[in-house]
Amino acid sequence: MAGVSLFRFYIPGFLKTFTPFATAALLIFTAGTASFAAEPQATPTPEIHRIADIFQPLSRPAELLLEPTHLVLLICLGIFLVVLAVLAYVLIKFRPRGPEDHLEEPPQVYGSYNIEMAWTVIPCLIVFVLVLVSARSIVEIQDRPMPEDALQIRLIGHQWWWEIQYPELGIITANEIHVPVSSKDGKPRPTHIILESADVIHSFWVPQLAGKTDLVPNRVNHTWIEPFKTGVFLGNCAEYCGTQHANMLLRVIVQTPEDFQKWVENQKQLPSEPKDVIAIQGKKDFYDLSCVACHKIDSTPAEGVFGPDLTKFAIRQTLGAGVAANTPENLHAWLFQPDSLKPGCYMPDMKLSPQQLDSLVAYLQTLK
Ligand code: HEC
Ligand SMILES: [Cu+2]
Repeated sequence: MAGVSLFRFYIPGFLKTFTPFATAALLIFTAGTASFAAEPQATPTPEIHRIADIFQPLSRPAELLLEPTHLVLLICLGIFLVVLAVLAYVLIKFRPRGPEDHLEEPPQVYGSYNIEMAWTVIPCLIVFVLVLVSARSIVEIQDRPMPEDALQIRLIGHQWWWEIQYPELGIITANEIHVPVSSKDGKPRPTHIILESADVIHSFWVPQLAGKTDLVPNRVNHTWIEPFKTGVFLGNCAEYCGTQHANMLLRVIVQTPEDFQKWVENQKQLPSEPKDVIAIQGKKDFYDLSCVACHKIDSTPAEGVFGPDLTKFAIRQTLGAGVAANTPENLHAWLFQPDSLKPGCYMPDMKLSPQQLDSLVAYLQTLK
């Protein structure tokens, strides 16, 4: 694609002046999507990259998108300024200068070959440039070969939470993706993400890691991430998918390879048996009430797949796909009335008694 590389060189010159405007505009724009309902306290975590900012990419596919984004914004800014300038010129030059101006009919002009050519040819050229530049980025991202040993994740969208499977590791979890950090000069550690949906169209978007990719029913989509920094990256569903779409939040927890390995080892172990009386009662309640119909806990009769896998629930930072921090109080509120935290969600109000609530909260907290 020789034509495209032509446009590489003239981007950086403008960037310095333009980035602050664009960042400001985008901060306002993304403020809503980046705000999470609550701070996690359950597990101490490294830095949370709080602002989901596409102008500060921290992973390769997101980085590859930055340059065309700047180019598009720059061209739009240019068009905006030209239109504004012409408008201002006309408004001032032809402003009414007295009452007699209203009586006189201005000269009537029928067509102009030059002007019509200009407004046809110039936009065509602009579109042509943008097509080439976007095509290059799309090819660069989509055709990037994944190394043999790349970590693989199957991400399945549900109304309104994320199912996360690590097929090669035999791990199933929800709403919080753990991946190892990659290094720019050392060994790259990309994560290949296979995207599917259990119901309607959702969209995977963690702005600092990668562009959006949809999760479409009966279709398998692919994307990848390769973060260069550890920490928690915030993302969300980016395709309207029903009432609780706005609370279908996602966290990508990027860890050092050692910490990631520790997490994997822990996920593979079964949760320890509850020891105190209330938690033991909670385990019993979990089976007696119909929680088992919708939730899975490894090596127990709980085999439900309609809701999130709870095998290692207590390790998660948030509950209800990021709607609240995973604290005993919030868990209590969630079990008492899921609707109070996430109106319209598909976890039913089980009409639990205060004793059942206490015992279930105690039991669920042992799942780590
Ligand atoms: C009809 C199916 C269904 C039943 C029955 C059910 N749940 Fe759920 N549960 C769900 C769904 C669906 C979600 C995900 C809701 C969301 O985030 O939108 C969920 C979420 C949860 C979560 C939060 C998980 C997370 O990681 O965010 C917990 C904890 C939970 N349920 C516990 C229970 C307990 C305890 C019971 C029994 C008293 C129970 N559930 C009964 C469907 C069910
Ligand atoms: Cu969604």
